[in-house]
Amino acid sequence: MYQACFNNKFTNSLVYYVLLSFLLLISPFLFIWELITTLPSCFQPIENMSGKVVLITGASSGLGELMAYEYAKRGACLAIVAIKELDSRLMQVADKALELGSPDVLFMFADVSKVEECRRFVDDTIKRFDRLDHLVCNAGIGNLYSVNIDVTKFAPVMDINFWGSIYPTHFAIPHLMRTGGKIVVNASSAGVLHPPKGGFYNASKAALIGFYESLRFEVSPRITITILTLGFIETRIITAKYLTSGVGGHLKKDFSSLLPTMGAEPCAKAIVNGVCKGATSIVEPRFMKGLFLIKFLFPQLHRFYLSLYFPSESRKN
Ligand SMILES: NC(=O)c1ccc[n+]([C@@H]2O[C@H](COP(=O)([O-])OP(=O)(O)OC[C@H]3O[C@@H](n4cnc5c(N)ncnc54)[C@H](OP(=O)(O)O)[C@@H]3O)[C@@H](O)[C@H]2O)c1
Ligand SMILES: *[C@@H]1O[C@H](CO)[C@@H](O)[C@H](O)[C@H]1NC(C)=O
Ligand SMILES: *[C@@H]1O[C@H](CO)[C@@H](O)[C@H](O)[C@H]1NC(C)=O
Ligand SMILES: CC(=O)N[C@H]1CO[C@H](CO)[C@@H](O)[C@@H]1O
Repeated sequence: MYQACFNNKFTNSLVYYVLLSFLLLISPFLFIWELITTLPSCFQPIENMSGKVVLITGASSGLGELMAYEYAKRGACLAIVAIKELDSRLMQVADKALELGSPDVLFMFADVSKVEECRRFVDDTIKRFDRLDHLVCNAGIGNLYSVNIDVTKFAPVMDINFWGSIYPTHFAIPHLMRTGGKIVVNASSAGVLHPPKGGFYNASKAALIGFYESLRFEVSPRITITILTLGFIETRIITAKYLTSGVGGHLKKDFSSLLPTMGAEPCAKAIVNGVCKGATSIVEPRFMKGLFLIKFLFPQLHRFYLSLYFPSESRKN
């Protein structure tokens, strides 16, 4: 009987429209609820990071570097990881973190897409500090190409962005369970909004969100997971490699001229602040939340404005 009902195309979509009308009807109340629940978080106690241990992957540049400084200012011991090519940069980050107030900084070179190297840097962190409080899975790469170029070239995007977060998380969980620690994951608003040409990058970020939203239930309440879905952030410290790979350049032209961007330093500060308050998700710049809502409630509208930003001739490669 019910099955017959849902086999009928009309009644089937009717349920959807009934739900949608219901949502629209209660949305003023949801709005007030959002306001009321946001207020107390201003007064939420903030974790004292003094003497705690934070492991950050991809800390040699960009937001990872700035987050390291934020944690250093709060007196946390740091274990920072980057891939070898940028090694002198990582040492400079370590020195600056010590200057800013971190009691001890361990820097390590590893490729997060290799499982054994992830095991090693988590173990080395424990050997040095004997504890782990926050794991920040920040390392990631971006590629702005469509699927018709060379599909095999993009395995590293998945290896670094997805597996490069999963491996350290796997090895860190027993230690985080001991301290009641936190995991911070660098997803992206791309993982929610899926604009064209970002297929591989955005899919790797979407996979991260899917995995960690589910892991959340397995490890709670001992471990808090914070998922970052960031929009466009102006990272002033852009490395040579990042520039030559063309990602930074493309972004400027394609998107960030259309959407307001946020400064990298206030962003890093907002992230560490949110994590220390136990936030489960952080959206910066905050207006991106509005776009997420539109995407979920009115997917057609979302596709429409994306197709205006990316006319079909611009999608060729
Ligand atoms: N989690 C994800 O990755 C994900 C995936 C898909 C969609 N979304 C969308 O994300 C939006 C928010 O998700 P939610 O329901 O979990 O509720 P939420 O109310 O945004 O956030 C939960 C916690 O995160 C904190 N937080 C959020 N942004 C922060 C920031 N910039 N700095 C510091 N703390 C911050 C909030 O406290 P404060 O506001 O004061 O700080 C709150 O304690 C929704 O629109 C959802 O559709 C998220
Ligand atoms: C943070 O903890 C340290 C010791 O772990 C303590 O000396 C310090 O006073 C604490 N700071 C605050 C603001 O509670
Ligand atoms: C996250 O990864 C992107 C690349 O995928 C990188 O540009 C950014 O600095 C990383 N960190 C944060 C906190 O977004
Ligand atoms: C909204 C957003 O961040 N989309 C991203 C999708 O992926 C590409 C990389 O391939 C990014 O440049 C886009 O910014």
